[in-house]
Amino acid sequence: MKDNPYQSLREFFAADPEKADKEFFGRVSNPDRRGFLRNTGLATMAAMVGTSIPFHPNMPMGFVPAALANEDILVGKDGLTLLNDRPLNAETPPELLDDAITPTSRHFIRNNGIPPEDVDPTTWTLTIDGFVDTPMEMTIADMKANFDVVTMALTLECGGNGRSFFNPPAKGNQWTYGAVACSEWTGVRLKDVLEAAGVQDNVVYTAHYGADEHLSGDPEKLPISRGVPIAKALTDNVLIAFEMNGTELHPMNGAPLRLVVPGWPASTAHKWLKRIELRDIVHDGPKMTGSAYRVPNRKVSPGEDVAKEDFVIIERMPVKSLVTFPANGASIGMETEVRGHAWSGDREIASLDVSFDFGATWQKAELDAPVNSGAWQNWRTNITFPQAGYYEVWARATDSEGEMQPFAIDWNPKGYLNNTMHRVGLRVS
Ligand SMILES: Nc1nc2c(c(=O)[nH]1)N[C@H]1C(S)=C(S)[C@@H](COP(=O)(O)O)O[C@H]1N2
Ligand SMILES: [Mo]
Repeated sequence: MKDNPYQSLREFFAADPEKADKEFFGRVSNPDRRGFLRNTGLATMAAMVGTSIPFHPNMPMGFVPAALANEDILVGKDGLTLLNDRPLNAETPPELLDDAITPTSRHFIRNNGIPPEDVDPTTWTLTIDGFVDTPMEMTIADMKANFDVVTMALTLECGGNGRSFFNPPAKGNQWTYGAVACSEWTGVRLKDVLEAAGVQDNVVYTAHYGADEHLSGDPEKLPISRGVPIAKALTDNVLIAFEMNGTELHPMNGAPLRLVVPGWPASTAHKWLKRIELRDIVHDGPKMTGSAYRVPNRKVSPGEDVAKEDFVIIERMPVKSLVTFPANGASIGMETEVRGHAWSGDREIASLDVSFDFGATWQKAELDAPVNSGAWQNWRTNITFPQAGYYEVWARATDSEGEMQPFAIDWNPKGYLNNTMHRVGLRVS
């Protein structure tokens, strides 16, 4: 803080809350507690620190007393790695993604802002407006009464999954492998709702709005508002979901209502969903423009400064796979099962090959069909190692269009779409 030009902590936080948190706390603080303290007020904060706070007027909104800094904030999650706590971002180690359907406790969290609190699913409404014949406002009960309720296993992967492996490094959450999941979602088809409202001929894009707040606390600003081309919105596996794995959504995964857009950057899968607007232009909300969720339209050299007009919006996510058993670094016997998942946005996986000799030879894994369109595919194979020693298991998926996972990918400025093969090191004896 030595070069900080601001007169007070309040000013410092108001100007750039993310930067202020990082510089002030060394890392970012906890969004849950932040909101909690703001709503419950000074009396609660005093009770939590155990005494009164004489200089409380100097504390910026959402300030977290250092004495409370180490509480567990990943409530209801199991074994996730915290990457950032304001906004909250946490990923799942690959070996904890071993289930065919990802339990809620192991679904990653990617927040851009501050989630809403004390949501009431009975009064929550969703508005459909913009270029529709009949703008609508509906509760979750209305949705259940008026549309088919469907349950589907759907893969969500953050566009930045794998970012930590880019060199030169790309700014943003340093996801390794675990910003991906395939939970079972229950809800209504976005398509059915949009068709009931009447999609007008000039519609080209959706725009999604939620109830989370911008990190600055400024009600005029949105943390994120993305959308998809109307054709994607009208596909059968895009859901407005009110249940996750047979029960209510986890608060950090969008309770009580969210979009689930399988196969596309999960940033399109809006959480705490309040409104969908149909637009006659490509949506231009926060995180739609500039270099957010966009990649260069050409090969660029590592570290290159890419002009804004050379970026295109990411659409489908590329072919990818994970090894979920054994865990990287495991010690195992001469024979083992190797298994995991594979997925490719808007496509199916055609084959999954495994190598344990650094890619010289490959063996085909047994590959399940997706349980429904938009679900990842489970695969498994048995390996017999020729002798004791260090091995790496590599998994390589190929999709229905012949696209195959690469050894290495081209660099891009924001570190998106890293679909290189997953490598798992094993000590065999
Ligand atoms: N309202 C809202 N929706 C959101 C976000 C957000 O910050 N706010 N993050 C998006 C991003 S970038 C991702 S990757 C997914 C993550 O979903 P999850 O946290 O349930 O895993 O939510 C998307 N939906
Ligand atoms: Mo994301």
